Amino acid sequence: MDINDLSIDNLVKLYDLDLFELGDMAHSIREDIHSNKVYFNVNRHINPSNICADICKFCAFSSHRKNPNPYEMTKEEILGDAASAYNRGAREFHIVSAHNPNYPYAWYFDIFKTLKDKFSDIHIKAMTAAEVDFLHRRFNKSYENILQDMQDSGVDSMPGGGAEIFASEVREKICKGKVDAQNWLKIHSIWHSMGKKSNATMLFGHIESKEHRIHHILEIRKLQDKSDGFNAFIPLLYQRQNNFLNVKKFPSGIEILKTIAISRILLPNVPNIKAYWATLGLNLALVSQEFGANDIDGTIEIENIQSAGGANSKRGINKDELISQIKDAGFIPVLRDSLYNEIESY
Ligand code: V47
Repeated sequence: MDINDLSIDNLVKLYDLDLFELGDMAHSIREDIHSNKVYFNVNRHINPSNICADICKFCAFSSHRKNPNPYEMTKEEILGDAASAYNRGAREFHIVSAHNPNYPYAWYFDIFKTLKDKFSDIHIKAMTAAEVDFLHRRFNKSYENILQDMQDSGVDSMPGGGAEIFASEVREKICKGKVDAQNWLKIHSIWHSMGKKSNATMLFGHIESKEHRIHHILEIRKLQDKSDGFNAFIPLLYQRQNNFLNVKKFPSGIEILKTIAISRILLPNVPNIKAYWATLGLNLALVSQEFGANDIDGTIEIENIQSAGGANSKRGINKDELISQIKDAGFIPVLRDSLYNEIESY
């Protein structure tokens, strides 16, 4: 088949190829760019609150009937967690929150600024495009204004969350009312035009079709052609517990690996494909490194979103354990910073 024919009808046929044929194609692209390195970082996830004004059916993290434990961290708690993670070596804080209607606008920027003042060499990856859109709706501020406030208060890059699946017929069913595809892409495009980097995710393995996935990947590719600001693409495998999405059929391991490989093949302009171990499990995330992925995310320390949905990631993973697992899988573990500069290989 001709992978230069970018029609969805054509590209969806990639799923019909033999897994190993697809894997070979993806692996050779990955080897050309990254040889046999697997990137990871030492990071700390901080989720200040799970109280959410939006209702995404796939989400088990927000405080709703299936998870009735609403919380709001105080600034002191956030600083305390950040300080202990920093002292253990974390150099990235990945801060995302539910869309909490109780926080004043300045709350977010005060936290970022305080963290940046206290830990000058920390990289703050914060605020999904869905959160930016929430602030826009809640406080009637323009995207430009909010993104500028993020930059001014010390946010270095944006995480890829909130993208889910771009097709409106799927969004309608899984996350009605949240940022739409056009605005998700617009927010990242403005951020990129400010000279900043971000990631892009795709939540797959629920009610979406293979065509929806291809469409989603192509939308990322189109924006990347224009803005060149995406560092990594992250296919997030849907976790099925404690939520309101009624999913009957889940993808097999083969289909998951094909989705990773297809992401690598169809995104020649995005440098990194992250097999996020929290959703895939460490073993499949390691196998994914032979199917196009070159990154596994980091130590995380505390993981609230995917573990609420059933993933075995609540306590993160120890750095030495991650290094030895990557080595055992036959790759070179490379500690990176948040912008993919290499710090140390093992
Ligand atoms: O957007 C919510 C997803 C995302 C479930 O940029 C679920 O480096 C699976 O975006 N099953 C937030 N996924 C997490 C995220 C992320 C994670 C790691 C690294 C980066 C990065 C970004 O979590 C949400 C949503 O798509 N999510 N519920 C669930 N049941």
